[in-house]
Amino acid sequence: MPPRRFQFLLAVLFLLTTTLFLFGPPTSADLPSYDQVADAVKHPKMPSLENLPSLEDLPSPPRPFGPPVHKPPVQPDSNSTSSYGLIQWFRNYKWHIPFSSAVTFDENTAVLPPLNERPPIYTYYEARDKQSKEVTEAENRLVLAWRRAWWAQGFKPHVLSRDEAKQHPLYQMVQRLKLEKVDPEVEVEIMRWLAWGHMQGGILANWLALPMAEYDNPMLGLLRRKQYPQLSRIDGLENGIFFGEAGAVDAAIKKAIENPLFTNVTQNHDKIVDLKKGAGAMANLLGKDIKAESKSNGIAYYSAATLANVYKSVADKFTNTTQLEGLDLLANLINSHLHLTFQNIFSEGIAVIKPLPEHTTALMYEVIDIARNLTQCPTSPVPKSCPPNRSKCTPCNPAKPMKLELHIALKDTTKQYQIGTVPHPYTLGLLHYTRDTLDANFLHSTGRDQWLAALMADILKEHSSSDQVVRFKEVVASPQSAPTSLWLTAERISQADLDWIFGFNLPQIASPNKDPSSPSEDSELVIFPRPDEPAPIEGVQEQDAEFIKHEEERLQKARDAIKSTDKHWKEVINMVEQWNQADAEAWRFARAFSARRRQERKKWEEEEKKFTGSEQKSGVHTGGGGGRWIDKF
Ligand SMILES: *[C@@H]1O[C@H](CO)[C@@H](O)[C@H](O)[C@H]1NC(C)=O
Ligand SMILES: *[C@@H]1O[C@H](CO)[C@@H](O)[C@H](O)[C@H]1NC(C)=O
Ligand SMILES: *[C@@H]1O[C@H](CO)[C@@H](O)[C@H](O)[C@H]1NC(C)=O
Ligand SMILES: *[C@@H]1O[C@H](CO)[C@@H](O)[C@H](O)[C@H]1NC(C)=O
Ligand SMILES: CC(=O)N[C@H]1CO[C@H](CO)[C@@H](O)[C@@H]1O
Repeated sequence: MPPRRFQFLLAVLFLLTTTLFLFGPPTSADLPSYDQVADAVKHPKMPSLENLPSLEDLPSPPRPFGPPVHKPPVQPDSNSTSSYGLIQWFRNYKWHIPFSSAVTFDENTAVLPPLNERPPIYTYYEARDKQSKEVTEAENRLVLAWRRAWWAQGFKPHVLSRDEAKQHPLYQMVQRLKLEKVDPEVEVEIMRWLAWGHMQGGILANWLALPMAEYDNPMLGLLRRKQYPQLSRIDGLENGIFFGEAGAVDAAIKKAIENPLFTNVTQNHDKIVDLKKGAGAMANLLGKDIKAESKSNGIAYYSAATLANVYKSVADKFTNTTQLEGLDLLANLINSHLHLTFQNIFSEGIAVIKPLPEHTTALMYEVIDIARNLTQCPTSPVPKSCPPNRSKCTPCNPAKPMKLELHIALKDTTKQYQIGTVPHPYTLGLLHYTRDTLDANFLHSTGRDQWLAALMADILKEHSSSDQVVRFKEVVASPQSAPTSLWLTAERISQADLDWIFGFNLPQIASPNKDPSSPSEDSELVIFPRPDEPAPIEGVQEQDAEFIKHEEERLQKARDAIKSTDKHWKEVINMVEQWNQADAEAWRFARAFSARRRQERKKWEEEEKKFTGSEQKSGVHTGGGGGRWIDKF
């Protein structure tokens, strides 16, 4: 054994050799110069271009003396596959940052805001005895429309049935009353409450009660807050909506069942039948124990009474021979009112945002298609009608449809719905510079982040691209502005889920001429002409067909390059992303936001698929803009 001080020396020597062996000697190249550090502090994550051509050497060298960094743990449901590879995101309150990589330490993971919690809303559905399969399916489609409309407003709609009611401790007791022999409607109303009680309260809605209002309508806002201190209903909506907490709901059920009327149901037969009037059996049994909220106009309820009073031509179809047709007309009527509400909310119409308009026509097909269908008058059996809760609406007039225009930049408005396409910087590069590929030399000669600069030319002119990208993220994802715009990525060919984003189906058929017409001879529906393409932007030279054909080809080339797993293409794409960091970040953010929105919905559809009103049970197989069932007649 060497003496003690040699042991120490040996240990130091050993450490030194291992370090050198593992990481090599420090060279001056590894040590950043003062300028580099100063630059990095001023422009985080903006590598200088000189380093770019040799990008392949870049992959992170071991950094024994760098700050230790823990990668954040992978969150559940934070990725989704696409033909462009894995799309990843990370939910964090710190999403108002220019560059996600500051939080995720990974270029490809976008930081998104945490998901808003969706308060559950319940409805109760029970098919009547001996009901035909077709009628059940038609009712399922109405329930699906109910689910979609509430989903679009930020709720999590669940459909309950007698199976949930059976789980309630008081179910047996209600069964013994044999109320179905006295009045089936009264019995179903109590079952509804039992099912609701089993779910621990919350919001209970009829499946013909749908939200028809702007996103920040006070009533919808109150329901979203998930705090219901008092058991309540809404004045004028009969039994369309109740809300309350678990304890209050259970106490109410108990009190209602203990009503003296039920001690002898044969003796009190007529009084029990009378209970279903007005706000329904439970509300009548409870009287003042349920608070009636007044002045709430956010919800439309298509009760039998409303149908008979306001939409008589539809109500008349609800006979036992034409019930199926009645249900389909009602589905179209409701869809048309949801769509009309959207058109009324955005009184200044729709703007399709087309930055750098000389070269981006081929990017706009999909958004213009959506915008035209959104501005078309909705297919309806009662075309001039208003939703039941908005009797003073402005009905859609095909001679003066909702305004549709092209803008070259984003506007700061909530009166106009804005739709845009976010291109990958490589896609934009090919189109904007009319080139078939991009290389480092050419890239040197171009400006950075052109797309964002053009997009923000009105509201954040002369700001840094970091400011602009933060603003863009807010427009896409903040709860206030997300409901007023839609952002698609240029590289995706088809857009799914539009009907869940808007809460209604876009019209899929249009009148062949300038006048309203009917889709078939015996149909009672009225369809309207499709609005024209928006007028070209003033002062922007229109391109001829040949030029646009080249644009389409370049778009295809860009899609292929971005999709490619080839090393060369990956380097080129990476280089373009490094040069246009803000544009690339905007693209990744918009892409991750819509991938997450879709994933959230698909996951939930998967959970609900066995229940009434799922797409599967309604004979609807896609979640696309074209749930083609609605324009059926
Ligand atoms: C993607 O998400 C799934 C499910 O949450 C997870 O199991 C998987 O590890 C994730 N993949 C990556 C690369 O993060
Ligand atoms: C209920 O009332 C009917 C008629 O008034 C009477 O015949 C019957 O005996 C009563 N039943 C009970 C259980 O009190
Ligand atoms: C409609 O239903 C009622 C009651 O169920 C029945 O009495 C009537 O005969 C039915 N009419 C037709 C045309 O089936
Ligand atoms: C818009 O309507 C047309 C028919 O008028 C249809 O072909 C197209 O698929 C619709 N697009 C969307 C996104 O709904
Ligand atoms: C303006 C308007 O028509 N409001 C109606 C909304 O719906 C409730 C319930 O049906 C009616 O009571 C309001 O009059």
